[in-house]
Amino acid sequence: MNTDRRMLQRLLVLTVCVMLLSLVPAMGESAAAAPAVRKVIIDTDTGADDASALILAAKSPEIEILGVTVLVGNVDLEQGTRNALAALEIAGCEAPVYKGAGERYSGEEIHAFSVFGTDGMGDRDLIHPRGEAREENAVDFILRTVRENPGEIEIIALGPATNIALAMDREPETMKQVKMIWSMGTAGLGPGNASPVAEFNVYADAPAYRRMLDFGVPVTVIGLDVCDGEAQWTDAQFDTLSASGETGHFITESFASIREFYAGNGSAGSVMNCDSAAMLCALDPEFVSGTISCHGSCLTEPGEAYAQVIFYKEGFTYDVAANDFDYNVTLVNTVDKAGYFARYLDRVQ
Ligand SMILES: [Ca+2]
Repeated sequence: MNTDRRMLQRLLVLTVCVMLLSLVPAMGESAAAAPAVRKVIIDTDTGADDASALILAAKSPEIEILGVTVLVGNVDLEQGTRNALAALEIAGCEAPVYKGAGERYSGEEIHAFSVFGTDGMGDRDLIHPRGEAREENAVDFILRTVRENPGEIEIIALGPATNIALAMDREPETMKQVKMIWSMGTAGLGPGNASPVAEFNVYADAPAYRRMLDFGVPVTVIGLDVCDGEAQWTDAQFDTLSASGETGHFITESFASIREFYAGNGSAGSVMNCDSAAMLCALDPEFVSGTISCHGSCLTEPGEAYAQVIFYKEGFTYDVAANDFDYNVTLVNTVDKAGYFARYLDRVQ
């Protein structure tokens, strides 16, 4: 009888061991199947559209935000830094924030220009960050992070290219180890917003943008033409966003001045949010439905075409035009415009 019981106990122990062992490869497989979290730095001149993009990034599991680097652009450096801190805090993200360029690549003074209100965030008294920027300079942080993670860092750039160009000048060999730069910049294949042919981020520091394009690291460009028309956020969509919770309400309030600006321009009812569209391009491959491999050439000579970026499309040319460039840019030219807001809300709420 005792022998039978011992046999039964042994059989039971053996069965449990086999079951546990069978779980080990299954766990290993699921760990291997999970895609690695991408390491990103977000470079921003934080106004309302940047803030909405930071919140989108903070709510997205595909990426780890190693740091947020700020520069002058839509607002001055101090205000942009406070806006970035506040946006990250409301999203519950503890990514460190670093202050970078407060003047142009050339060293010239630059005046912040905002259609987004004095504070860049709708002038609704929204910005009360608890945290502060780190001591380390943004350019030093970018270089150190790329050095520590060679070939792994993606930079998502939502403002002028000044911080990036400065880093490229200071340590070109380090910056060659950047995996990808995602740039919200240029008019794409459509009209500009700073001039008929130039987009604001490029116009604010065209030599820096040119340095970035010509440097030799892969750049994916998201221009104005992918966030216009059907991609614009409507009043009804802002109402939905505002009702979705504290974060959605914060984003909606921060857009108050930009919506007034559009209304004053005779285009009430919907606004562009290019920074979040660019962020979504970086995060969600299904949002992007078409890209063009091309050469991007940034014009820096003073004049009417200042800060225009000309794209020489692959396969395009009459024999009269030179087209033997390196293809330094992947230009996003079609996205799911109709689904943009729904994809944004799905991640943020
Ligand atoms: Ca921006």
